[in-house]
Amino acid sequence: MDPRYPIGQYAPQAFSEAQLREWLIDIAQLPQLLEAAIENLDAAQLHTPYRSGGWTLHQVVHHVCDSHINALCRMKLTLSENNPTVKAYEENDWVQMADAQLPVNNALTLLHALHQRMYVLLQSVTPGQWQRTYVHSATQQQHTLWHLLGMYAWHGRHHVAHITTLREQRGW
Ligand code: NI
Repeated sequence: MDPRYPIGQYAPQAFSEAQLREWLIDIAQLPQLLEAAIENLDAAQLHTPYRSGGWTLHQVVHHVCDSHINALCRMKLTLSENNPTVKAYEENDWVQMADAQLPVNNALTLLHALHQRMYVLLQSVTPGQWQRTYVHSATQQQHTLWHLLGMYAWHGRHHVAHITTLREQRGW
């Protein structure tokens, strides 16, 4: 198994009501799952890389926060503008910045509120709106809001699995 992808890479899915319910549950549950994943870890454990050469668990938590702040912006841009270009960001630089040195509880507190907003927003999306599109600034590829939802549902579980996989390996 590639340690970078403990649950595999994101696999886009066709629209269905069942898939929508599943992804919305992923969005709703991510803050609790992430919080449970780091429960009872001490500072030394939090500053352990999830894999050789990878981010520390502390950085993984702050990265999810950085990434999902961008996600909510991308969703709102896609819902309010015609095929907007959404901005890529330098994720490795962002996790080095001063705000990402704050305790992981800061990121988790933000994620609880952020995901509540995201969940309420996504629940309000009409069937036709899932086909609204955006363009990613780095790849110039066009994707739908449906693709974006699936991507971030996967992204949260992907990073939670980095933490839980390391804990299993170490017997933590
Ligand atoms: Ni990520």
